[in-house]
Amino acid sequence: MNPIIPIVESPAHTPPGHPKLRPCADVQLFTRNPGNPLLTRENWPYPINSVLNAGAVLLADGDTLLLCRVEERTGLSHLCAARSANGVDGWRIDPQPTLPANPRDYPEEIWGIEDPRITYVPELEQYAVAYTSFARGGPGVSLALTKDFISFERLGVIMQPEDKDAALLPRRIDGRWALIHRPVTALGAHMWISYSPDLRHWGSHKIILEARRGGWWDANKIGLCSPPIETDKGWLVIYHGVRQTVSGGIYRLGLALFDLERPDVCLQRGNSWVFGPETPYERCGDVNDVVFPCGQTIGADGDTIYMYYGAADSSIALATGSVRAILAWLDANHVRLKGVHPSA
Ligand code: BMA
Repeated sequence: MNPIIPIVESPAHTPPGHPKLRPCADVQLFTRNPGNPLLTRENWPYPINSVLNAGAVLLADGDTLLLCRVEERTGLSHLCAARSANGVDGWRIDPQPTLPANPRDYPEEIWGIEDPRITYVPELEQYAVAYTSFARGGPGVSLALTKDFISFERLGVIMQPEDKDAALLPRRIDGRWALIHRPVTALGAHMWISYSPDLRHWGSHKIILEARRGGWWDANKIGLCSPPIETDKGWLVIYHGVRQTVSGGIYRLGLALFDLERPDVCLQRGNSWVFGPETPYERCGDVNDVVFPCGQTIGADGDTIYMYYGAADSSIALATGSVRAILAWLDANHVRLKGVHPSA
């Protein structure tokens, strides 16, 4: 489900136990689970290369479901569901691919499907899965609907290549569905929003968050991580930034907040990253120095965030945090964005 999380205000927007932060303070907002990595290829019921970048959702029966990207030993990916009663261990993994690529009917999937983001949509009483479909034209965004993660209704490509890192908002905004995504255009690799009356036809495209430039940690390429979290302060967005170095990219995570009824309006953006590759399983793998969340769940307290992330493109790990503390940090450490925030 996608609960609205009420934020209890303290005078300085600072939760108890958290000292007032100075700008760009290096604060630990996320705690890694001691059982990390939670899922590796050794756990899989059939031979695979790696398991990574999972969409996440809390099911009605209380189980956590991860829809994992599984890279086969061909190099191509499919999606496979893993369920757990506590979201940490005891994973029950589907014995075969849950959503395999179907290149015969959907040629945009000829090189596999990747990186699902799941949104529960109350109006449809279904989950919407936005995923990357990969073919000769490059990666594009495809959408599928499901009630049970057993059968899926494919809507096909909704954003043509080159585009990825997409998630649907759980409700209509002014009568239209809204999708955040990351096309690569002549302008660069920035985050956009697009709107649709029917989930199939999309328009009113607009940049909502730009990759910075120069030496910034999020210079040149950013993208949405997991679906935005609806709080009473706004849509809380965790995004990844890619720092290019001579030894490859470093994928780190940053924070931004968008207006609830105008999700194209960025209210706050953090300057420093809040989570990055540090442990051996994040620093070393098929692709070194990658943390890549595609999903989160919110605990019964309405505050604890369980962030599931791909680690070094090789395994799935978990870090937990407090939505209230994350919002407080952002409030104390943000910039306003000229040219993106209309009132800035
Ligand atoms: C991105 C996506 C992710 C991957 C990341 C690091 O472009 O392809 O699936 O985890 O690169 O390799």
